Formats: sequence, C-alpha cells, structure tokens
Amino acid sequence: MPVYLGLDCSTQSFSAIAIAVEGSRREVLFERSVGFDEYFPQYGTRDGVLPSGDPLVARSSPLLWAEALDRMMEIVARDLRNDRSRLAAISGSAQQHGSVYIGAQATALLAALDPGRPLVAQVPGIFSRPDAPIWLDASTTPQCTAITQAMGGEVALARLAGSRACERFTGPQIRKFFEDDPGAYARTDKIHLVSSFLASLLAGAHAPVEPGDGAGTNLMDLASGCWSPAALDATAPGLAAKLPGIGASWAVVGTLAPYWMRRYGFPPARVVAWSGDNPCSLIGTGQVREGGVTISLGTSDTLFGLRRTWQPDPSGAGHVFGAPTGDYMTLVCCRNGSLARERVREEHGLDWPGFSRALRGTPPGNGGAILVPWFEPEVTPSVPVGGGARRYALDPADGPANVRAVVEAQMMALAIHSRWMRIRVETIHATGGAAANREILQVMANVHSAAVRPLKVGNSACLGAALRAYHAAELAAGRPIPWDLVVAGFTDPAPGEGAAPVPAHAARYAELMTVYSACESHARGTGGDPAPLIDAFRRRFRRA
Ligand code: ADP
Ligand code: XUL
Repeated sequence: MPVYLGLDCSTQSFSAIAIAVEGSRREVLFERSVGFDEYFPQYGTRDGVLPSGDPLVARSSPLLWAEALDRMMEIVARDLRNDRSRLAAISGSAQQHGSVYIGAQATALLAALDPGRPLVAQVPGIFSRPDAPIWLDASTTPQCTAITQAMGGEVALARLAGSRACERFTGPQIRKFFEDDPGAYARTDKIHLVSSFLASLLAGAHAPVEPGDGAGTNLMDLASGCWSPAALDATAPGLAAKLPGIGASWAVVGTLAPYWMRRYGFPPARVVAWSGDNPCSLIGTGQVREGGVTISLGTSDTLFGLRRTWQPDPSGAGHVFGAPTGDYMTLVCCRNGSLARERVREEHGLDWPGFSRALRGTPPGNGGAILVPWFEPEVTPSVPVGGGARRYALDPADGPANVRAVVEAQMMALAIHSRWMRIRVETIHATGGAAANREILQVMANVHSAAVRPLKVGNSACLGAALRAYHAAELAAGRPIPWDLVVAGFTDPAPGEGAAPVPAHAARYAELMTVYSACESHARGTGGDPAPLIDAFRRRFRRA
C-alpha cells in the first residue's frame, strides 16, 4: 500500500502522521511528536516562543523549525523501516501567519544540501533575519493602521483579503521589519510563510505559498488567489519580487531533495504544497462540505467551517481563508486558548485531572461568576494592548470557580464571535490537545447547544496534511478523488466518546452569553458596568 506522510510544525511541537491507503483500505501507521522546549532546549523557547522583553513581541526560530524537520524525518525513516520505499507523497501543516526571511544565497544552498551533514549545520547562513515573527505577536498596531489607511479602510481591505489588518498577519509584520531594519529587508531575497519555508527545505527549492495560508497575510486577493498589487504597495517597497508565487493547494512542488533520499533512504516522493494548520485541520476533521463546524483547542482556540462563497465578518474580528479543497473557510481565532487554561490550572496548583474535577464540581453558568481571560493581548475581539484578564463576581482565590470561568468564557467567546458565519451548529468536531478533556467538551456542548464529537486521530492538522498529500498525489497521477472519499475512514468521530448538550444548561448559557458580551464590552472600555446583568442572572439561577 502506498504511504503518505503529513508533518505539522505547530506553535509548541513538530509532529508526523503516516497513513497507508489503497482503495477502501485505510490505516494510520503511526503518529509522532517532539516538543520544541523539551527536545531543543538550546534555543531557549518557552511554549515554542523565544524570550522577549516586550510582551507584545512573539518570535520563534526558523533554524529550530529546520532542525525539528530534520529530526522528525529521521524518526519517520526509522519507524517506517522497510516501508520507506512505499512513501509516495509528503505534505505539511504549519502555524499560520509566521514569516521567514531568506537571502539570495539560499537558492544555491537549498539545491545542494550535503547529506553528510545535518540540516542545522548547513542552513544558518540562509536567513536575512535570524528570528521569525509568529502568530502570537501583537506588536504591529501602527503598521496595521497605516496599511488600513492605504487600502481605503477596514471594510475595503476585508472585502479584498478576507480579513481586516491584523497584528499577527504577515503583511503588517513585513512592514514592521522593513521600517525597523531596512538594510536587512533589502538583503531579503524571499519571504516565506512557515509552511512554504518547510516545503522548500524538503524540495530543495523555493516552494510556492498555498492559498489557504496565503489568505492569512493581508496581502492576497482572496477572490483571485493572487497577491494583490495594491496590498503589496501598501505594505513595503519591492515586495512582489520577494514573495514566492501562490500555487494551487494540491500543487506538487517537487520531489524530495537528494539530501533526504541519501541521508535517510527515502524514495523520490512527491512534495505537496504545505498549508496552514487551520486549513489542514479543516480536512483532518472531515469538513469537506458546507455546514459543519470544527472547534480546535490547541495553543489557540479556533472555530471554523467550509464555505462555497464568502462575505467578510462585518465586525472585523473573524477571517475568511482559502480551503484546501479550492473553496473557502470562515474562522475565528482566540489567542488565549490552551495557555490561558494552563495559567489558571497552575495558579490553583492543579493537574489536568484536578482541572476536570473542578469542572465537574461547579454548576454550569458558575452562578454568574465571569472571567474575561485576556491574560495576553487578544485577537478576538481585538484587544491589542494592555487588556488584561478581568474578573466579575469571581473570587480570584476560588480555584474551581476560576477553572469553570475560564472554560465557559472561551466557549462563549467562540460562540458569540462566530455568529456572523450563520452556521446552524448541530454537531461540532472537536480537535486539539484540550479536546482530550471530556469535561471541557461538555461545556462546549452546552454553550453551543450541539453534540460534540472528538475525532479518532487527535492531531487533525497533521492528519489533514497527510490526506492532502494523498489527494494531490492521486490527482498528479491522473486519478482525481472526491474529497469525501479522501477523508473517509480517517476523520470519523471516536465511537462512544464526546458530549451531548443538556437542554436546561444550554438555555442557561443562552442567557449568560448576553452577560458575557457585556463583560467583554466593559473590559474593552466600550460598555457600562455589567453588575446589574450579573445580579439578574444570579437571581434567576440562584439554586442551580
Ligand atoms: P498546538 O498544536 O497549537 O501546539 P496542541 O493541539 O498540541 O497545540 O495542544 C497542546 C495543548 O493541549 C497544551 O498546551 C495543553 O494545554 C493542552 N492539553 C493537553 N492535555 C490536556 C487536558 N487533559 N486537558 C486540557 N488541555 C490539555
Ligand atoms: C489562526 C491563528 C492560529 C495559528 C496557530 O488565524 O492565528 O490558529 O494558526 O495555530
């Protein structure tokens, strides 16, 4: 059976999933993951991020990602053993929006990587900037303002690119780099997304950007799938020449470079364009038709679904990206996801089982006690600077109530800020690290009033990359496969797991969401004191 490999360079770790497919026979051969902090301590990252004196700045190391790719390919070669020769295609998924800056010498170097020496010893010289701004960066508000102005306002930019200017998006980050270090910007020959950078290392040549991930730049005309000359001009001079082209999502960008074949014994497998983690997760959670919804609880919390046509979010908080099927996907992303849950957990000295016990021991609705969990600058809604977490009718020392408050707030924020998508949510596919937590899924089910199904394969972004490799390889061989068939047997919900909504609790959250919205507005300084609403809620649900 041919083997397809999906790789995933996420915020905190690098993963691989190998699948074997032939006709209706479908098998996950193995899943592997290495955490950045733990496996590569020499880079000094914390939760995958380099230390920074500025709380708004978040960067990682492209060299770390290259080393992690090399390490993972070594692990995959070992685990595949004799099946190595059956590797037909590889694709990948990467955290979105991050950018990698590369000098002109890279082209020759990538084409002549020496299989006798590890990648990490050969590539340091290719970078025109040693670090890479990532999606957690919130330092580009002035650049967002300038780009928005040049593009004729937020609405005009969102109509063109699918999103208003966002601090973490690649365009504002490029503009900041140009302003801060014009010399290094001038020395930059290519600016890659994390996804296209890693695909380039595999293929030994510059790979194109994939349109799903390209939509996270504020630079792509979403309707045409091409870079927008107006957006490029609004961002930085000479940018068109520095960006790779945009290819189809299923583009075969080359075959594995000789480095990988000689060093690890791989065959000349096809390298398929890499995409962002959310577009890959769309495929890896089986959302290949309009109407379904996935919630991913990874480092970020995201809610997304496939769309055949699109309109931007009128509030400006949500996004429209390309989907790897050639359609679109709508998405909301909350930055204060897993790390916010971990923070509350640690503040109260709990492990995950203790966190779950706290959820079991507290009432849905938390008696009106609310935490707006903006520990770090938030992206949905946009709270770029100094928002800070806010507690309403919540004792900071009450561990169980704080645990419930953080999870309820996160689920309510996803529900409230995704209303613009107008999806009637009946079933939610749940993925990401925290989807392993049954009690969190129960809150999700009640807040969204929908059945929640975790999937058999937990790392859906990585699985989605493997499935995209399969789809593209078959297409390239003249055997196109419908997407329903591509995902069949891989993206089914885990039998017997998940959570069903409790109608009385769902009704309670419908009311609490009004209170939570008022708390969000108050915390942003755009609304009055929510205390009367909280009191009214408490009176109604006093004995709950
Ligand atoms: P990413 O892909 O963004 O790196 P993952 O999807 O791998 O993130 O999720 C990692 C997160 O999963 C960890 O930061 C941790 O907070 C969370 N996690 C792991 N186990 C549990 C659990 N039992 N309950 C809640 N969260 C969990
Ligand atoms: C989406 C976003 C995050 C990253 C990291 O817009 O910023 O979900 O892709 O996972």
